[in-house]
Amino acid sequence: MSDHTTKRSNVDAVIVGAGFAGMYQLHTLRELGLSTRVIEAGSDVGGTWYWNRYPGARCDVESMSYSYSFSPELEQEWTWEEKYPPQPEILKYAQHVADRFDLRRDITFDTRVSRAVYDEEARRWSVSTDTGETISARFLIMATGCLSRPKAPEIPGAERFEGAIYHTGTWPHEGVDFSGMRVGVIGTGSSGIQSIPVIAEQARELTVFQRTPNYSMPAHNRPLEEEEVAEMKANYREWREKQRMSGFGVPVPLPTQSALEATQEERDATYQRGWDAGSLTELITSFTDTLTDREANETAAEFIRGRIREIVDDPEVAEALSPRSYPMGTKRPCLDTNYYQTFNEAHVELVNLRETPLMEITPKGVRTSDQEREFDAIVFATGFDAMTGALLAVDIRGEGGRSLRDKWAEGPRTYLGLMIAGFPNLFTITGPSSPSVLSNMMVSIEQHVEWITDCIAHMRENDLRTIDPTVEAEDAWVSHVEMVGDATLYPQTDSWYMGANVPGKPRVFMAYIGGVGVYREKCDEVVANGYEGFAFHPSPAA
Ligand code: FAD
Ligand code: N01
Repeated sequence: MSDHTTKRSNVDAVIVGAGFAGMYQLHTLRELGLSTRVIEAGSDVGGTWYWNRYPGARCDVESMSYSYSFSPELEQEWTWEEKYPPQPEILKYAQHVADRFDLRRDITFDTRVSRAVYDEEARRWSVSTDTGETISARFLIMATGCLSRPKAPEIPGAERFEGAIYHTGTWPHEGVDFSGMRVGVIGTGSSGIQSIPVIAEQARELTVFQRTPNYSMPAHNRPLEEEEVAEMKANYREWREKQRMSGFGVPVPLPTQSALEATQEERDATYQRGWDAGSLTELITSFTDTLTDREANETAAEFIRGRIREIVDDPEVAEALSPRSYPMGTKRPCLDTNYYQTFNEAHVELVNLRETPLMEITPKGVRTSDQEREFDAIVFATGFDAMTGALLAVDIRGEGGRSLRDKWAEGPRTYLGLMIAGFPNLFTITGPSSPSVLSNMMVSIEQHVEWITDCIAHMRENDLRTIDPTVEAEDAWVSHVEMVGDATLYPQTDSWYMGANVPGKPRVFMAYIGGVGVYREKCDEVVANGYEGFAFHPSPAA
C-alpha cells in the first residue's frame, strides 16, 4: 500500500486506528482544519473488516443500516448487494470511502502505537510507535476498536503443532484452502458459527471444540432487490433518524407486553416471526422483560432449543448444542447460515469440552482429557480481549505519569465512554461504558465522532486548551452504567461483555445498556449544560 502521508511529527491530533471510527474521525477533523495523523497497524483501512477474513465472515446488521450516514452522496452512490454483507463487500466499501474522501494521505499504515505520554507542561500528548517515531499532538483519539485484540485459547503447546494454526481475527489475506484436510476449530462464538459451515464444505474431517453453546438463528441472507434498495435510498434520512434514537441502533417496534403475560401460542408466533425474519434485535426485544427476567428469557431460549432439536438429527448432539447455562442474549447471539445443519454431516464431529476439557495442543493435534485427535490445521475462533484490550495494549500515561493500566486495574472507568479523568484531551471512540458493542456500531461510531468533533470545535471557538472529565462525573457515570446493567440479566453471564473470557480480567459489565437513543440524549444534554462534568483549561494568554 503506497503511503502518501506527510508524516508531520507535530500535529493537532493523532488518531489511532483506521477502521470505520478512525476514518470518519479523520474526515471530520480535516473539515475542521486540524492537522491530523492516523496511525494504523494494518496495511489498509477497514479495521475489523481488514483483519477478519475468515470464511463466512459477514455482518449481522443489514448492510443498508450498517453504513455511514454522514454523507448523503455516499449513501446514494454506493449500492449494497446483499442483505447481510460479507467481509469482502464491507472492506470494499471502506476502501471506497478512503478513496472518495482521499483519506489515505494522512494515514500511516503498518505502524503500531506502543506508548502515549501526556506532557503536563506542554499540555500535549507524545505518541510513540513501533517504528521508532514520536509524534506530538494536542489531541489523542483512540479509534482502536472494541474487538481488535485477538485472544488465543489458554492451552499450552501451540508452538509445537506441526500443521498450520489460524486465528479468525488475523486471517491470511490469500485465504486458506482446507480441501482434503483434517481441521479442528476451537470456539463457537459468532466467528466459529459463521466459519464452521464453510470450512465443513471443504474439509475432509472437521472437529468442533465447543466449551459453551451459543444461541444462533438463521440469517436468511439473500441478494437485495433493486426496488428495496431504491426505497431505502429514497427514505434514508428518516431511517437514519430512527436508527439514532433506537435502542440498539436498529429500529424495531418497541414491545409492550411481558413474555409471561402472553400465551404460549402468542410467544411462539412472536419468536417465529423474529426467527423467520433473521432479526436478532427482533428476537431480543420481542417482549418487555426478555433481557430482564430469567423466566421470561427462558421462553425465548426454549424456543431456540426447540428449533435446534428440529434441525439436528442426533438428539445427543442437539442437546450438546443447546445453551442452558445462561440467558439468551447475554452473550452476543449469532446469525448463521446452516450452522446447526452442519452437525448432520458425517464428517463433522462436535466435542463437548464441558465433558472432556482441552488439555494441550500436541505436535499432531489437540488433546482433550479423554483422547488426542490429529489435524492438518487448527482454527482458533476464540475471540478477543474485548473493549479494553486494544486500549491497554498501549502504555498510556496521563497526568502525574499515572498509567491507564493502573487506573483500570479494577475495571474500566470513563465518563460517557468518551473520556477518562486524569487523561486530558484523550478521547475513546466507542469506549467502555458507552453503548458500543450493544448496538449497530456504525450508529455509535458516528455519534461519538461527531460529539468529539463538536467538542474540539467548541474548544477552539472558546480558546480552551484542554478538556478533562471530573472524577465526580466519571464516578457517577460508572455507577449509573452499573445500575442500569444490574437491572438486566447481562451481569449473570460469563461473557466478554463482562471481561470473563480473559483469565484475570476484572469482572465488570463494560457497555451501557440504556439504549443508543437515550445515551445520545444524555451526551447532548451534557453539552447543552455547558459540558457538564467536564473541566476546561484556557489556552495561555498569547
Ligand atoms: P476496528 O474496526 O476494530 O478498527 C480498529 C483499528 O485500530 C484496527 O484496524 C487496528 O489494527 C487498529 N489499532 C488498534 N490498536 C492499534 C495500535 N496500538 N496502533 C495502531 N493501530 C491500532 N458490529 C456491528 O455493529 N455489526 C456487526 O454485524 C458486526 N460484526 C462484526 C464481525 C466481526 C468478525 C467482528 C470482529 C466485529 C464485528 N462488529 C460488528 C464490531 C465491529 O468491530 C464494528 O462494527 C466496527 O467495525 C468497529 O470499527 P472501529 O473503527 O471502531 O474498530
Ligand atoms: O469470539 P467469542 P468471536 N478453550 O468470544 C471459545 C463480533 N462478531 O470471535 O463461550 C475453549 O464470542 C469460547 O468459549 P466460551 C461479535 O460481537 C460478530 O466468535 O468462553 N474454548 C467461545 O465459544 C462477537 O460476539 C460477528 O466458553 C475457548 C469462542 O471461543 C465478537 O465479535 C461475527 C477458549 C469465542 O467466542 C467476538 O466473536 C464474528 C478456551 N481456552 C464476530 N477460549 C457477526 O456475525 C475461548 N473459547 C456480526
